[in-house]
Amino acid sequence: MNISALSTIIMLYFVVFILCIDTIVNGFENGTLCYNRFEYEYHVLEKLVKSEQDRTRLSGMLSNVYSRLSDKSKEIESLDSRINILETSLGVTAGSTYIRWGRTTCPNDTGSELVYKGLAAGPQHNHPGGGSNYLCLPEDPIFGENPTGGSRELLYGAEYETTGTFMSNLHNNDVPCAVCKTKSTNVLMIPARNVCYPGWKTEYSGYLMTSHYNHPSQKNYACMDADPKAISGGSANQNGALFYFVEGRCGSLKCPPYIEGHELTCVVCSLLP
Ligand SMILES: [Ca+2]
Repeated sequence: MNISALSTIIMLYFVVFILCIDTIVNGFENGTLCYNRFEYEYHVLEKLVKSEQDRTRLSGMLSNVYSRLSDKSKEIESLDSRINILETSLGVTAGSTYIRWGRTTCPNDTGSELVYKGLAAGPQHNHPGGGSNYLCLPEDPIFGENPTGGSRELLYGAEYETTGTFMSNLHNNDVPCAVCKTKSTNVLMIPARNVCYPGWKTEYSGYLMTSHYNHPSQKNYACMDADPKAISGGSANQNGALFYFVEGRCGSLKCPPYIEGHELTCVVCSLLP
């Protein structure tokens, strides 16, 4: 073999090597040595086809997931809307009310809201008939018909009858009141305590008051605020409906714990949520 023929053979091997070098490298990497470029390209095309099939399959799965997410999102929006309606409804209708006697405001530390403020009233203290409870009259009454003739109850404004007591400065002054709304559904007035029991929240505390024991007009027991106020311009002695302190008498009323002649306290409590 001459030098020219040998050079030609070496060149041919070199060209074949160059043509297959990437195939050989790739073959080492994936463990499938190829024998020529066409087989290598076939494998590449086969992988491309498989990748395209995988992409199409994943795209379909993603589309399905997006569709289900969209449906769930709509369901969540619907549930949120229903929850908002229920919460609004509960916020407006749930809870209860009580009257804070002696004040025109509701406690500012209990979450209670003022429904309206007004003036205390009731039957005249010497009238044996009529209603038996104090009323908290609003300041903006709305009247209906005004029939004349016949018989009826007579309603009077109420005043403190507290001469000779530690509230003598309020004696004969007219009594304000406030109707308060609390979010709690349970409100309780406890006589003879000015502190609520555990689990209950104090709305306000004060002193138990009602009509005089010897007056014909009987009233309910009301819890007068511990720091009562007077209605401006209402200090005249009108003696309509009257508020007196209440004190205990020992006997069937056990002393102790009760004390003869001691003014009884009171507290209005709401149940904690
Ligand atoms: Ca009086």
